[in-house]
Amino acid sequence: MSKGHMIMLGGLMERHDASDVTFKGQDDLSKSIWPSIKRSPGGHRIATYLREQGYDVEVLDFWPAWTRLQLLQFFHQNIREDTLAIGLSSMFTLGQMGKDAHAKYKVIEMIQTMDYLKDLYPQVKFVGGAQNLSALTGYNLDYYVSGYGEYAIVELFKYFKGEFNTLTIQQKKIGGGTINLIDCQNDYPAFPMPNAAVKYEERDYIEPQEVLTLELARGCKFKCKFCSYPVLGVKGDYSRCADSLKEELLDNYTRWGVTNYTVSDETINDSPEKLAKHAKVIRELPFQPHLSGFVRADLLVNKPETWQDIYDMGLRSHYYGIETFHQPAGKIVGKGINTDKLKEGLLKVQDWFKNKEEGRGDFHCEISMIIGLPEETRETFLDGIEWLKTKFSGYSYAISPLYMANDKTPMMNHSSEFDRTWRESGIFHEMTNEEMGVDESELNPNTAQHAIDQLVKSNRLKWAHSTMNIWEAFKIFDEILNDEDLVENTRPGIFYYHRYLTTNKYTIDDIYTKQFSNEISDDVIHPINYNDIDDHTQFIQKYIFKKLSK
Ligand code: B12
Ligand code: SF4
Repeated sequence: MSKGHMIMLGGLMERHDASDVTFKGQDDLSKSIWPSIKRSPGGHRIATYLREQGYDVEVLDFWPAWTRLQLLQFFHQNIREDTLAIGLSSMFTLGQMGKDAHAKYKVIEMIQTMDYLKDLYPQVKFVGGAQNLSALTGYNLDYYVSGYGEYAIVELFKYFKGEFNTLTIQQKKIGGGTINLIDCQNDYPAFPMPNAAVKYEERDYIEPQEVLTLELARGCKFKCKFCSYPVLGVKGDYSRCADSLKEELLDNYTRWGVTNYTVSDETINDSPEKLAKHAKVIRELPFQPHLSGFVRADLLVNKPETWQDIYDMGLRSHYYGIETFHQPAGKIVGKGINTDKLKEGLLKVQDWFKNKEEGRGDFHCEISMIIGLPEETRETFLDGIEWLKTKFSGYSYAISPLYMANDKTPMMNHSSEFDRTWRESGIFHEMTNEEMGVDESELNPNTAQHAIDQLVKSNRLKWAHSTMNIWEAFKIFDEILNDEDLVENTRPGIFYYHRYLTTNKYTIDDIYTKQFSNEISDDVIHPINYNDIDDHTQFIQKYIFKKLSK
């Protein structure tokens, strides 16, 4: 007998927009609805934790792709007398569903479906959870849980059941109304979380080719000034217990055949001891997992002794937040490694990981750069891009102008040090479009819209400092988006493997060995296109069918 029942809806795990550098021949997918084919990491994690506490929780993935009728059928079949709550797990805002009228209609339908379900089941509480409230405030829910939510949800459930609890509910004014907010970051911090395992169930219908999410640690020991992740500057060991990691990987392999993972850690290689601990248990597994995630390039370059552990863990797809190849700019934000050493080190890392003779060979990375850190000029930034194009090409690149939030629309639960302190920093000031001389005709007509949307419609602060302003940054970005040497020579972003693997179109070996191209050939990967979105939809429909016929 369970202590109570919950249905957890998961969805909106990614978005598609023009902010990444994409392959030149990639379809502009902005005219498709974008529900995401990725399982909900937060939804499954909360479900796992609640089950450990004695509750029965069923996760319903990809919920934006379900029609209202399908959802009603599912609820009709599964709501029970002891159902305490409907959970809603989200990562991005409703605006990320897509840009055209179709997507906007879908969003209205989702909000209305939620309202409809609330009317239909007034005895059940509707609870949303996300890192950032902005992913939830579009819906009319009973409770909003922000931040890592394991401890808070248990208190909330005790409250629902009239049991003794320590629940702290804040009344927060948002837009025109007031919401019931449970602020985990401050009131129920759930980090570290030594056993952050996720246990999937038969009723999740996991398939072997899926890319699941794995947590190896929570929190980051650094404090880069542009970073808005809420758990920064942590001291001590915030890492996952190795035994629970081994059990999770083994379980997912033996039960569902899964070997590929996204790691959600902010910096996987922050401690050599953590790497050694995880590598040790992963070496004992009867299979080789493949992991993708954030790796700090400066630490990697400075600690070659960690490379073997990293390779053995299967961490062969790295996202490097390089941000700049101009050392004075890097120093200001907290990434001040000597950039010549960094470049030389990256080349050594690449050679070491790709070395087949020594039994290795798998390697892919994504390089992230920020245009416009203080001290960066157009020339210094483009110098760095030139190095990538000539010496480190053929990977994936995420390049975007420095984002800073505008005071008028503050971040809903966390903001970066730059966001908080730019006024008194003496580094930044604000400019108007007129002062910056914003003129759309200076941009490439094929790509101009993104910059204009971001400058005119978004909540970005229009920052300026002594060496660049945001308009100059967008002009550089626009040039890069049209730079054939870069955009003709890329591969899938390391956090997007699910788009290519989940429908069995490609394998992880393809990801390591093939480049993007639109040629008809087995030797290439076709960048995601409208047909893939149809295939994703079919995958999800099969899942829905199984959920409804169980
Ligand atoms: C992986 C990741 C991505 C991937 C997502 C796809 C993928 N492959 O998984 C990629 C790389 C695509 C991505 C992109 C971006 N991301 Co991102 N990403 C993450 C990251 C690192 C991990 C997410 C994750 O899996 N976490 C693990 C799970 C277990 O945590 P969780 O989902 O938060 O769940 C917990 C709580 O939220 C809560 N919870 C969740 N659901 C529920 C439900 C209920 C009922 C309850 C009670 C609680 C609850 O409890 C859970 C367990 O503690 C997070 C940061 C982080 N470490 O969480 C940022 C994060 C989600 N990203 C963020 C941002 C801003 C972005 C970008 C917009 C950045 C940018 N400016 O470009 C882009 C989007 C670009 C694009 N085109 O898609 C922000 C989101 C803030 C927001 N809501 O707006 C985050 C939180 C980082 C931050 N700055 O704080 N991201
Ligand atoms: S940018 Fe990365 S390394 Fe820097 S504080 Fe944020 S999570 Fe940590």
